[in-house]
Amino acid sequence: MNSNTSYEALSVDTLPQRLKDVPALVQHVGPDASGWHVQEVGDGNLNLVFIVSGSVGKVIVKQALPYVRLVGDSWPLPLYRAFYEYHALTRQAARDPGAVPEIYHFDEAQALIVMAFLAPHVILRRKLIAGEKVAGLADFLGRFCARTAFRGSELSMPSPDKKADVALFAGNVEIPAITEALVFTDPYFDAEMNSHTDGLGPVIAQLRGDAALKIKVQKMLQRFVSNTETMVHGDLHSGSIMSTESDSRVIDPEFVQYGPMGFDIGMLCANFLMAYFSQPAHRGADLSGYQEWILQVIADTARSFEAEFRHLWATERTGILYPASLFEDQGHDSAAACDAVLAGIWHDAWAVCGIEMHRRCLSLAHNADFEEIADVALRARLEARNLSMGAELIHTSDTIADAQAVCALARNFNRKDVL
Ligand code: SR1
Ligand code: MG
Repeated sequence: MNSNTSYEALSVDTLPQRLKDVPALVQHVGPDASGWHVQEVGDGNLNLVFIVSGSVGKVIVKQALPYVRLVGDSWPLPLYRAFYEYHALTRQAARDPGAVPEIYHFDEAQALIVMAFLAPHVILRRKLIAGEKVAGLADFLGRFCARTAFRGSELSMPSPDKKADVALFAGNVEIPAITEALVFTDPYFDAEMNSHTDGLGPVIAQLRGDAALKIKVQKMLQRFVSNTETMVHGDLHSGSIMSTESDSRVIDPEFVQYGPMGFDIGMLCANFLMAYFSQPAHRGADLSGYQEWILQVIADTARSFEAEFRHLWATERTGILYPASLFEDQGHDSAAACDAVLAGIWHDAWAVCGIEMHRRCLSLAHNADFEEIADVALRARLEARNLSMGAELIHTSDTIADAQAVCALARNFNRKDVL
């Protein structure tokens, strides 16, 4: 395909003809496009995703649509998000090698990325709903969050490079605007695209009537839009992770932006907590064993994050922040400084965690963990626990001791019937 031709959405029928001369497809799928098999598998909210198979192998072709797929063409969305996703993937690959799928080809005009087909990986959310464990998950995710947070910040990067990157990604305006609205704002008023499970009215009224809570959420939004600490994935939920029983990768960073270092790990923990609270609807006899495994993943992810962050602090602190010239070179241990930076990260993370727990039940784009619960009364009861714990996290984010305390809180709310 000539990348200078104007954008046109691919289809199962047109893809082979249009991509037949792209070297990456010839190499990874096979030279004879007439023998390619194309399947559209996109089940996300925004894009087209194709699996293309041939005599040599398979690739993923992901193409942005000029509108929000979930809503339709009444909500236009710029194609340039593929450009930012591509640049996010290249940076994540450099900062945590092997953590994201290999990119074979990028076509800016067609807003498409050709990347490695991951097999037999499936979306982690599906595994959590099915009650399947993933070995090494917490170590991988904690490391990924720590490496991308640290190596994308001025703790590590030369300041001019980091500032150039902030400027580059600042062009991604409409995508963060989705997060600013759907995550931070819409849950707390009667926004047009909101929806919620019948029966949650009293819990929602309590959240929206809590001015102190809304101040804390807005304070976090203020940090989200104005704090350019590091390049964040921006949408790190269990639908943005693909796993086998022992291997995981992170996908889909089109919500990339520069933001607070605690944003990704906070959103991630929220999605584990929602998986945890939804389990009674998905599991039979083995309920507590699997729920406890999810909490262990949260605690271990936090442990892995801290361990890797401290390691990078000791070995890769080459940026302008907390330089050795002010600490080690003068005989001062910088461990207390590292502790303080980590404490700030966790304060943000737990606030983001609570907010994400709210938005997935109240604004547009709910998650399957709860949405697939057919029994509406049960769904409301489980979502109410989740919403209440979210509020507690937002209120107490600055004083939560550690991830173990969050897990203890989750056990308490899991026993509480708020409705
Ligand atoms: C309109 S987009 C809604 C959600 O889908 C994406 O995957 C993000 O999670 C976003 O918030
Ligand atoms: Mg996505």
